[in-house]
Amino acid sequence: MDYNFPLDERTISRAIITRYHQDLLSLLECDVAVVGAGPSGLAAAYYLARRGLKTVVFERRLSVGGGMWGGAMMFNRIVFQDPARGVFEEVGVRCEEFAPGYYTAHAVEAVTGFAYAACRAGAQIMNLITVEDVVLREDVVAGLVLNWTAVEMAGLHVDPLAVRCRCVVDATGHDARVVRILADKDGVVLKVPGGRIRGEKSLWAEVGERQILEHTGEVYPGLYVTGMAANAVAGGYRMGPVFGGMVLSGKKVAELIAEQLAA
Ligand code: 48F
Repeated sequence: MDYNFPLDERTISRAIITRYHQDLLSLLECDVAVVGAGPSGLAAAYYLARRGLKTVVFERRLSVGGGMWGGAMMFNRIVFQDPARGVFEEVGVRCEEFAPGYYTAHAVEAVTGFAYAACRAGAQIMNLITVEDVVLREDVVAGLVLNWTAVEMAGLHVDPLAVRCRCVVDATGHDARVVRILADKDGVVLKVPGGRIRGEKSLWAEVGERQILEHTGEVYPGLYVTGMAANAVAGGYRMGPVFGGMVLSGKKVAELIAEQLAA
């Protein structure tokens, strides 16, 4: 094999810098910005992009996948139940039946399957970026305030940048980070009973999984919750290491947003 290609380091650098900035510039205005690339965020991004909505996912870590990589207690197999099997199969993740209605997948295959499907559907995944605030316009969430995660970790005093979008999805898991940031602002009342973040309850898989779908939706004009963030905001039970509700919640939030944006 002739591997004698005249490589120029400057072209390599120019390619990386140019392509990244072209993408970043194109994301200054999106239909939907998803915060967090765990199972619910990746599933949401896949279904949103499949519907032709311009979708970006901001993920603070280097790796996407959130809590999926480690399965439970570092046994990297994930479990999901029958109603979610179709979603896993749709993105190409192999499902193995363990007991009637219970399926398992390799955690690495699940993460990569959902991430690949979201990218191929047209979603942009921007890792290493932390969402540190929201943009509010007349009591509607209309964008996000971003900074490099490295800036946050180093505690550097560097101002962030802002992007605009038609709506935001909080898929940040147990922390419900975006809703928390919003709820801290003066006068904000969330569209959940009591108008404020209720915090998640203890572990009850069956009820938690059911609630996650009930609680998926809009919690403030322009701001939706999916995945564990939905139960953390509405006071639902946590479900432990079962992932069916996460991906179904991502699918549901995409459907709700598509309806809303089409209206
Ligand atoms: O935690 P995570 O996997 O959320 P999820 O989609 O799934 C929950 C399950 O993993 C598990 C469970 C299953 O039964 O309960 O916990 O609800 O993914 C959340 C992602 O959001 C990122 C974080 O790094 C993770 O990858 N994230 C959190 N805060 C920010 C953020 C932020 N401020 N900006 C950007 N990304």
